[in-house]
Amino acid sequence: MDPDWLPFHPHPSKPAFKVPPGAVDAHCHVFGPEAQFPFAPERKYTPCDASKEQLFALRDFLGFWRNVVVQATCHGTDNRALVDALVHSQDRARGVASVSRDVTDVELRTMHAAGVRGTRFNFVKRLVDFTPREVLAEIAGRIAPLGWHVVVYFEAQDLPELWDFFTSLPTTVVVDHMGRPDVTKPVDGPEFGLFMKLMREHPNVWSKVSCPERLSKSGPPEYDDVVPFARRIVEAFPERVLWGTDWPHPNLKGHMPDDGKLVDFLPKIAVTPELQRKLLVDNPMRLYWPEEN
Ligand code: 0GY
Repeated sequence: MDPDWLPFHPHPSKPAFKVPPGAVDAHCHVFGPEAQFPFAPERKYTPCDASKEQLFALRDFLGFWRNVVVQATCHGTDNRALVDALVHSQDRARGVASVSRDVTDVELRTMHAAGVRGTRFNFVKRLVDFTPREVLAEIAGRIAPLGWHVVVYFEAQDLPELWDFFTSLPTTVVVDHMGRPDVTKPVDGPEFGLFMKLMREHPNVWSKVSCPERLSKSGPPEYDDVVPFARRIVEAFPERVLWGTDWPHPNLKGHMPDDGKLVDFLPKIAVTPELQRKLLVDNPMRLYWPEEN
């Protein structure tokens, strides 16, 4: 583990907010354990271990029923730890993998059988090396027939340059953490306005309204400066929003959130029981467990 790595909170508080029955934590990760699932040689960070057992214990403690486990960059395109978590979840976890253009159809079908329903394209420069757009487009074309979607992670200042690529994708496109807005800028300003326009003009684009702890400058436990941004998206696009803890919170510097307090952030951004049910149950179920609808 990196010397300055902050491990996840050892004793999160019990949230005051009770999530609706069947709620899905739609963005979380597993790291290793390294002895069983070594980290990728090309990784940009070395985290602490964060096992599937610890993830499922947190799920139960916070009151969630299901998880969507997202491949973290420290595992590169080796999805074994992710798949291992899915197959041991008793159908209570789905996954988003990272694949290279070399992935075979058999590997894709095997991952699908384990519960993978998407692939992640990461554009955050501190996390990954550059992959040419045509390679990503080729991968998107391969996974689309499986009914998978593409999850994209990028920073707000890069959206203009990524716009044409995102809007050319043939699948549902799920944006991590609202496209990482700079929350010191106005919610009505041009930068966040461009993200709202992306969602308004492209009904296949969804957003995770997650990670106040990553975006906030005002800080814990309220993360009040993030509320107007997340609330704006939830109220404008209630059918296309997802939320997740982001446990075990890779690369946080400064503070490690109390996951219970993150759950208590939810009623500030989804202010009615109906919006809460869409955000935490209906939307993730439609995307990840459509057979149960
Ligand atoms: C996140 C955020 C980060 C890291 C990763 O895959 C990853 O390594 O996603 C980050 O450092 O901002 O979504 O967990």
